[in-house]
This record gives sequence, C-alpha cells and structure tokens, in this order.
Amino acid sequence: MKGYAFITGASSGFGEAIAESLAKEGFQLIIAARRTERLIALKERLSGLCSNIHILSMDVRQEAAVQDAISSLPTEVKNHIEILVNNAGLAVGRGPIDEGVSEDWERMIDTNIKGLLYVTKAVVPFLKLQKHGHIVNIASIAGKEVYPGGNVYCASKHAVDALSRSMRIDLISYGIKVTNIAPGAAETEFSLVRFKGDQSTADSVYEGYDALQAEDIAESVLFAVTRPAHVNISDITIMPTAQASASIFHKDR
Ligand code: NDP
Ligand code: 8X3
Repeated sequence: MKGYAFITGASSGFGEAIAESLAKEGFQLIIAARRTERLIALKERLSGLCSNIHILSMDVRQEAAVQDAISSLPTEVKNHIEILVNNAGLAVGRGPIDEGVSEDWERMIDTNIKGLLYVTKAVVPFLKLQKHGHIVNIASIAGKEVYPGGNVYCASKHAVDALSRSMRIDLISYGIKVTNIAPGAAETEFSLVRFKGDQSTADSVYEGYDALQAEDIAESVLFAVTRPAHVNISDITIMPTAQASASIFHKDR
C-alpha cells in the first residue's frame, strides 16, 4: 500500500483535483482546509477509491493550530506521509500598489508564505524519519513574472519559488524531493476569492480563451510524484495555450 499524501487547500480547485488524482493512484490521503463540510463531502466522494482519508480542519495562518492538527494524526499516519502538497493559497484584490489594502496584503503574505512555512515545518520531520519524501509547492506564473496590479500576490509567489529552491538544498541529504509547480490562468474559485465574491469580474478572467482546469494541474502533480526514485522534477510551468506570459493572452472569442 502506498503512503499518505497530505494536501492543503483540498476543499476546492487544484487541491480537490490533486486529492482525487492521488487517490486514484493508490495514495492514502490527509486533506486540509478551513471549510470542513467540503472536506467531508470530498472524503465521501473518494471513499470508493481510498479507504484511509484523514480530514484536518485548519487555517494555515495559525501556526499553533497547524502544529496541533498535525500532531493529532495517529502516529502510523504521520510516519507514512510520503507527499506534502503545499497548495493552500489565494490572491485578494488586484490594483496599483498605493491603492492596496493592508488587510489584503496580510492575508496573502500570511497564507501563501507563512502558512506554507508552518505546514512544511510541521511535516518535514516525518519525511526526514523515512529518508525519503516529496514536497510539491504550488507557486504560480506570478512567481516567475510580475503583471500590472499583481504586486503583493506576485511577491508572495516569488517567495514560494525561492522557498522551493531553498528547500531542495536544505533537504537534499534526506532524499526529499522538492517540485515547484507554476500554473498560469486556471478556472477555479481563485478569481472569485480575488475579487471578493464579484462573480462577473471573476468570470471575465476566463472569457475568450480556454483556461487551464484544476485537473490539468493535478496531472502535473501526478507526473512529478510518480517519477523513479532517482528523478526529481524541479519545476513545471504550465499555462493555457492562449497564454504566452503572465499578462499576454490571445482572446479570440
Ligand atoms: P481555490 O480558491 O479554488 O482554492 C484555494 C484553496 O486554498 C481552498 O481549498 C481554500 O480552502 C484554501 N485556503 C485558502 N486560504 C486558506 C487558509 N488560510 N488556510 C487553509 N486553507 C486555505 O483556488 P485554486 O485551487 O486555484 O488555488 C490553489 C493554489 O493555486 C493557490 O495557492 C493559488 O495561489 C495557486 N494558483 C492558482 C492559479 C489559478 O489561476 N487558479 C494559478 C496559479 C497558482 P478553505 O477556504 O476551505 O480554507
Ligand atoms: C494565479 C495566476 O496569473 O492570476 O496565480 O497570477 S495569476
């Protein structure tokens, strides 16, 4: 039996699709997010594919809560974590730097950078014990380039990119792989969150071209985590065919 894949942000979008894809591949699951009712529904949906699914209700911004949630897992589960997918994240707002809302900046920095760090710090000891493991960080094209109004979100994802490269160095002697995945525009609840529930603005982000879907990112994760032991996929940048860079799209309808 394969070990556990621990996926943050599993209540929606990429995380939910990654959970399904890894369950189909035979991994056991630890699924984490704040919206517990969605995690319960996901567990029920995947129960035919995966017999061991543990739900962790946690806000990655709360370090003590993250530590408590992970500590609460049974020892045999913690000791068999093979994969950590640091996926929980968000953008809040988009606009010029001087019009930025401090609270939005803090949500992005606390979730995308500090939350990823808290979860990683709590999980890595269990990967180290096994002398192998795989951390997959969901960064973004916004971690490779910047675009108008993206400022703090872009900075947070540049930090994720830097942390992926740093973790690879820090963990090399423990046989722990680190993969950075940098998606372009993907149709999930991401834009609805970014535009604070404004559905028409969120929809307009994906109009006129075929955006990526969550399953496309799940396929990339699956590819990375199923390579032979001696192969590490360091970085995957994946964008819609109609997207040439962080801000250049070909919209033809
Ligand atoms: P969704 O909004 O669909 O999913 C975001 C997930 O993150 C949810 O499960 C949410 O769960 C979780 N999350 C957010 N804040 C917290 C928190 N404080 N604590 C715990 N969980 C949290 O968006 P995506 O699936 O698109 O986004 C997933 C990742 O991919 C993010 O890191 C995003 O930045 C990145 N990304 C997205 C792209 C896109 O175009 N969609 C492109 C490139 C990268 P809950 O609210 O239940 O806590
Ligand atoms: C999400 C993609 O281009 O909106 O990371 O920043 S983008």
